[in-house]
Amino acid sequence: MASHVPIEKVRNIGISAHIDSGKTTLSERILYYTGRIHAIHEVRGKDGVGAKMDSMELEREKGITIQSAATYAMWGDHNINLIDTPGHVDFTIEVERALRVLDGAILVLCSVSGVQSQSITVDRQMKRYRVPRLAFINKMDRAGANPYRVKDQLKEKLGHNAALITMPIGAEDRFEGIVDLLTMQAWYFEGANGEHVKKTNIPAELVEKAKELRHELVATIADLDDKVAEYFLNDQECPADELRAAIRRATIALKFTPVFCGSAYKNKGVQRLLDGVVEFLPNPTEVVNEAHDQNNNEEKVVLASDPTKPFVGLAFKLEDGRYGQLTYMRVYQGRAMKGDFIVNMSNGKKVKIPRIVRMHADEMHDINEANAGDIVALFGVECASGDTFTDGTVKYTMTSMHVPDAVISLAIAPKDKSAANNFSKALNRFTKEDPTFRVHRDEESAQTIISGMGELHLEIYMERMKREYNCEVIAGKPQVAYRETVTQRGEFAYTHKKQTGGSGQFARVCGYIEPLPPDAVQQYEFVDEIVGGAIPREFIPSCDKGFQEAAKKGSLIGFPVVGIRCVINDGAFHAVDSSDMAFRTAAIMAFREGYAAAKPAILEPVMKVEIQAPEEFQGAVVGQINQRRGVIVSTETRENYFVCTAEVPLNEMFGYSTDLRSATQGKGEYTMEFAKYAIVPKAQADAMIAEYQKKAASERR
Ligand SMILES: Nc1nc2c(ncn2[C@@H]2O[C@H](COP(=O)(O)OP(=O)(O)OP(=O)(O)O)[C@@H](O)[C@H]2O)c(=O)[nH]1
Ligand SMILES: [Mg+2]
Repeated sequence: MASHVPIEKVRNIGISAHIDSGKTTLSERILYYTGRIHAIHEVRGKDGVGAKMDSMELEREKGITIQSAATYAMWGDHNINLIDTPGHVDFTIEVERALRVLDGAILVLCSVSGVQSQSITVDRQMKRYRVPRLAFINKMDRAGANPYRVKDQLKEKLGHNAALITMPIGAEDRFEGIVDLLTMQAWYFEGANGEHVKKTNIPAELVEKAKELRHELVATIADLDDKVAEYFLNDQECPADELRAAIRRATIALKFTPVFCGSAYKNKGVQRLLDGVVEFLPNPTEVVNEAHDQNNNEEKVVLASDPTKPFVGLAFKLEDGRYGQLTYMRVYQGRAMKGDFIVNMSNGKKVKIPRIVRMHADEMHDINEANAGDIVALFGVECASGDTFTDGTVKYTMTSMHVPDAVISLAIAPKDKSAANNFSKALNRFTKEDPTFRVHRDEESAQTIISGMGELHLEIYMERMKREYNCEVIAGKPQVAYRETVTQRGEFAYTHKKQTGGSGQFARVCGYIEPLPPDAVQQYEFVDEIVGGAIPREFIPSCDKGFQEAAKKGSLIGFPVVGIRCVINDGAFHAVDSSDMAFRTAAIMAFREGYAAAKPAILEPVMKVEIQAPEEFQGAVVGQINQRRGVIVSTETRENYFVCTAEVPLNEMFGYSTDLRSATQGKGEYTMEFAKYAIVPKAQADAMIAEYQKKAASERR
């Protein structure tokens, strides 16, 4: 299937949104209406089957998506390649890499909760990769559903130019169907699973409202499109086809977000959304994709979605499958056939493609070729996530995705020594697949430390080690990923001198350390201001290396020092006794001297926390946030619920879910994500430093 579909009829789309907004439920309906599956299973279904796209056992148990899943389907004569992504921020890399390779997206919103904190995060990711999107206001059947408020939030909170394409007929438990504002027809969804669409006239009592909303839609588009503006200004009716074409242009140009509404769970409105995917989201040829030409100074080249041009593909996700490594690849240019050789641009290695498959959640279907615009998976192609492949005739690389830093870490060890082999196997695999999951060995304590995006992230991997690798682990207390930094300029002038028998060591390094501006992209900068050869050219890189080495471990609590500029402006050398080694050692010592003088401080990750609970618990919730050194950023109330956003240090968030539950009789919910690093207040910092010194002293003994 699908390989014969002309590229103009291909849509590569992702579904992304706040946790629990109904992405997987929506994907399940899409698969059903397109005929890919023949029965609907719910996410937390009592039938024990679970949604197709949540195929991992853990996902079905927890009712959340952990890994993104890919599938493909036909809607009419269009081929839709779909990736369902997780909503929980701990798995944000899954959203990141999906959006990196997709041409369009559906942003799902809850008709009651509206634009939530992760809607904002996901929207930012969509903007980062310039992905045109449709909004789907889901859960129209819920009490308190109000799509008009959500549409206004899209404008106010996300800055979208948005207008409704469909309006609801009724709401809450009387949500019956939708009105298509383009054709001014009512749609009802009949049959056991809403599979029969019945189109009729708009109910008389809704005609006025529908006209008003259509007017709003046309007015919005008239602002963006000259053709529609002409009709609008002349008070003429704009034909549906012209309006549709203008909406498409504006959506692809990222100037407009078409808004649909419905209820995935109640099987209403999904087919119209699918029509919208085809109507308004771009096909692969309508998106500009660039690569960098390594043969020509990294010059940008625009890739053409043309199967006759040299092959270029990006490996965006790896998975360990039953038959070895499964490499998900987006083909941007050219064509790759089974048996072809392709070249990995990161290491020049030539590899043969033994097998190409299309993914349908956890199933695979073999195909013989992958063309520009396709998203496929390859077997037996060893590589790292983010590697670019070509046919070898060109040397193009594509930029990879944004990988956020880890904020939390944990010491782990296998419970049973005999599982040590599986323990390291599992860790190897997980770090290869997930760039936000990191493992390192702490030399001093001889412990294995895993770090990641949050407690749930690490928990899931420990659980998977147990289930998939038969290796139970013992874990220490989760630890926050602190950083250290400097708050002012600190000078150094250090002479390293050592005489041991024959040749000695001599190096002198002078300069200063200072804070980088807060918006600096790099966390470390090295500046050489030496004039007149006080330190010979060949030893300058050793100074840089020494500083970087020293910055790995700050002297306050042993965490990496970030946000610094190290400047050297003077020094001295000795014709015989100076060496790379001597300058490196001198730089390490000089760094420590400068660091102490630069008023160092500890940085801690601060999270943006969004809490929702019934109004009567507001006092208790705010009290808990204050106790945790939190700062309330905003509070809103609607329909007897309040939503409060706060910034709270991550270290104070351990155990919060239990506390919130007990303060709200189990009715409160919260989500959190990394916001920024902030300086730890002096009292806490002093205590942390004292503890670190004590520990260091006892380790020395
Ligand atoms: N009332 C109502 N509930 C819905 C609707 N769509 C989904 N749900 C429910 O919302 C819950 C979450 O649905 P999911 O589809 O797992 O949401 P998700 O966005 O995939 O969640 P994550 O992948 O974990 O972020 C489930 O209990 C669904 O049954 C809807 O239209 N109406
Ligand atoms: Mg899901």
